[in-house]
Amino acid sequence: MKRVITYGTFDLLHYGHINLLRQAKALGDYLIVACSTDDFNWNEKHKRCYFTYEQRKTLLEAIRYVDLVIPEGSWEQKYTDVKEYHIDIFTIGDDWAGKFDFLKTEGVDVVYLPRTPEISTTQIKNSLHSE
Ligand code: C2G
Repeated sequence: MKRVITYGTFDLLHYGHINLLRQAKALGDYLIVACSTDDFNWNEKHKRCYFTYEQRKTLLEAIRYVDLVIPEGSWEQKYTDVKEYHIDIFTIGDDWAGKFDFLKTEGVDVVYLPRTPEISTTQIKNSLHSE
C-alpha cells in the first residue's frame, strides 16, 4: 500500500488541480491532500482565497483521487506529516521543483509532476475581472 501526500491551496478548483491530483494518485494507492488553511495562505503565501478552508476541503473530498484531506498550517509540518501518515511519496507540481528534496532524507520519494501550463487561479480571477 503506497501512501502519497501532496500540498496546496486549491482555490477555485480547476482542471490543472485535477490533472495534478490524478497523477499524484497514480503514483500509489492512497492519496492525502494537505490543504492550506486560510491563515497559512494569508500569513505565508499572501494569498486571499475565494473559498474558505472548509469549502476547499469539501471540494477536494469530492474528488475520486483523494482519500484524505488534512490542514496545512505551516511549511515545516511536512517533516512530521510524512512520519505520522507513513508516507512513501511526496509529490507536487514542478513549479516547486527542487524545493522539497530535503524530504528524501526522511526516506520519502520526492516526485515533481508537470504543471498544467495554461490555467491558474490567478488567471481565472483576472479574466473574470476583465469581462
Ligand atoms: N497546479 C498544477 N497546474 C496548475 C495549477 C496548479 O499542476 N495549472 C498544481 C500545483 O503545482 C500544486 C497544486 O496544483 O502542486 C496546488 O496548486 P496551488 O493551490 O497553487 O498550491 P500552492 O500555492 O503551490 O501551494 O506547501 C506547498 C504549498 O502549499 C503549495
